[in-house]
Amino acid sequence: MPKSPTLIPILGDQLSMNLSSLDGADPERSVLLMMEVADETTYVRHHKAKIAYILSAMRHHAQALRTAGWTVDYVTLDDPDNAGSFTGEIARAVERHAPKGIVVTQAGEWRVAAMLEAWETMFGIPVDIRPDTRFIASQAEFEEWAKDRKELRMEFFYRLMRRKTGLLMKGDKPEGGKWNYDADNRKPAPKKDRQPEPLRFAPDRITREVIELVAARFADHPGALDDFAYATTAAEARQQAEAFMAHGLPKFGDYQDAMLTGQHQLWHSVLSPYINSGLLDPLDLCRMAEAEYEDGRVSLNSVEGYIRQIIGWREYVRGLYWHVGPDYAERNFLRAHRPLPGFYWTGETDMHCMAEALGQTLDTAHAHHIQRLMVTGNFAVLIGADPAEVHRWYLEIYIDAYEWVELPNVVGMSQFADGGVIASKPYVSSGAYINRMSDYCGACRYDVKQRLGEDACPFNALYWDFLARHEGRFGDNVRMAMAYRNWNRMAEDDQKAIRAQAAAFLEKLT
Ligand code: FAD
Ligand code: DLZ
Ligand code: SF4
Repeated sequence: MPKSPTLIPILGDQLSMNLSSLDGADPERSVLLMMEVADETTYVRHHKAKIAYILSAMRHHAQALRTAGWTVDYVTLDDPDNAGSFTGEIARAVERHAPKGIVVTQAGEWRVAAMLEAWETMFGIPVDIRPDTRFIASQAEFEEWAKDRKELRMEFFYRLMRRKTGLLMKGDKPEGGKWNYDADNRKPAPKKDRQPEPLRFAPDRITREVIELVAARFADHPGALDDFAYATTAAEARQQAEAFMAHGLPKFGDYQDAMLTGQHQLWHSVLSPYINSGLLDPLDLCRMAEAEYEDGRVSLNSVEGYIRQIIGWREYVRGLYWHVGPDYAERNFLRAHRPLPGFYWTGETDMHCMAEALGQTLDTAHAHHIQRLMVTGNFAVLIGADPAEVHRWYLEIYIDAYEWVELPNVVGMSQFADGGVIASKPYVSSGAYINRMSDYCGACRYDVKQRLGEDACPFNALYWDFLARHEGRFGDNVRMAMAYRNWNRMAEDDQKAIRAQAAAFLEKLT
């Protein structure tokens, strides 16, 4: 080990070779510290596969760093002296290495950022906290954009990112003349097109050891481990990215909002776990997608749609997370206080759409966007579930969930608990939307066409009841005018019956 080195902690979502904390570092005079700690594995009850993925990817990354010539001090979860927290492990590392200073890339969330900020005073050595340059927009750029704006809509931030990166730009104009091709991307679930075969990565020795450790130590956490087939190295993640560009991207745009029974991946990339933990670089992926368009293999609506998700939505929610402050997690604009039903943790429900989205989530720790937004998220907001509880569920259950990305998506986009900072109206729908975009309703015990009676699809009465409950809040929202017109056109007796149907369903749920 080097004498009086610089200590460089690498956190579990910082598994990138191009990390800002490594910029200019001398491998002869640096010790990289990686820490598996109980606090991080239990601050929420993470899905077992999420913990297995992160620990395995960390162990593989430590190997890659060593091969690249770095000295890595790696603390495993079952080390008997493990202090159980980042700060506790830094304290032990300061004793072991007597470093002259600490250099660290900014943490991804308020909770951990506060720890990093305390280290300089606590340990009496300089701590250089560097910006996370893996994001395309710096926080200063986001703040500059947000300053003096009445509304912080993603679409305008996205255009700034297009100009900044030059992706799909012809000089100062967007490729094809339009910034956004979303109108072409709303095709319902296809009857014939089969999804590309998902890549599966057989667990190697390191992953098998981690799976054993997680099964033994986190038996009470939700989710299954039996079918773990995620990539755990940058090379494997790259393989998955290449497969997506060749087979998923061509139909990504068309079927972005589609859902099909038993088909988990459809034409999505399932690359979010790797991007968010650092194994893949977001801008590299956008350049790969752009090349598919430039070489004439993939249409503009698909490539623009994919790039928008990354340099638009992903960058926007990250900027917003730091912009709105730590108390965003407590927002509850709709005053919703119902506990989340137990079947979110078991998948046992007779609503087929929910059983599909939840079952897949519990099996794989992944679901695609429309399942998260228009099935599980829609149901939670319709029943008036407590947004803080919904936030905790999403944070624990998805393999790609870190607070900076999960919280704005859940509290803002999905639950409208921020009162409209992100979305201009709540993402709510009756069963009709789910029926249009999926094949779920055909296999359901409920009838999506009915509003009343034992067999009526629960989403229907819940949807109208939601509108009625919140008419004071949304009645004059122009984007909801049509829905309220339809509600107000109904006979009073019908309205009463629908609300009674919803009340009976909610009563049973409790
Ligand atoms: P694809 O459909 O292939 O999309 C491409 C990429 O775009 C994704 O890999 C992701 O990096 C990015 N992306 C797409 N939409 C978003 C978005 N809304 N916000 C940020 N990035 C986006 N994404 C997370 O990474 N972590 C989360 O914890 C998370 N929680 C969500 C909770 C809710 C309620 C909703 C509605 C969305 C959430 N998302 C989250 C966004 C999105 O659902 C996932 O990024 C996506 O499903 C990941 O699967 P994929 O890689 O196959 O995505
Ligand atoms: C999510 C997670 C888990 C489950 N375990 C660890 C861990 O043991 N060690 C680690 O460095 N990181 C872990 N992480 C990811 C961290 O929680 C993540 O780095 C922070 O959320 C960043 O703010
Ligand atoms: Fe879901 Fe209703 Fe369709 Fe059943 S009928 S799958 S509950 S939307």
